[in-house]
Amino acid sequence: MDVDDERRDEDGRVVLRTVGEPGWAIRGLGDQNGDGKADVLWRHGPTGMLYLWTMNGKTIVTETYLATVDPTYVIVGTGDYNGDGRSDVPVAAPDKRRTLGLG
Ligand SMILES: [Ca+2]
Ligand SMILES: [Ca+2]
Repeated sequence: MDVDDERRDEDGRVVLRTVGEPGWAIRGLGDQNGDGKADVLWRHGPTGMLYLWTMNGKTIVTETYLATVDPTYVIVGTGDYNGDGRSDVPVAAPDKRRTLGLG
């Protein structure tokens, strides 16, 4: 991820980072690592790459590449579907007949 450090925008809102490359979008804010704190799941639309920022409040603790999923697949929602305390990332094929689970 090509990012630049920032602190606040022109309206005074906290800016964690500015992502310099187009195509990245936030696709989930669940607790991916089970520490009880919300994390930021990013997806790069053109490539399908998934990237995770684990967070401690407003601080980015780690930045990790997770996987690359066919960009035609859609993230259908995040949540802890298997009860292990970590948010899951189900993705569905365009025809909705197949779903992959990324834990
Ligand atoms: Ca977390
Ligand atoms: Ca889970």
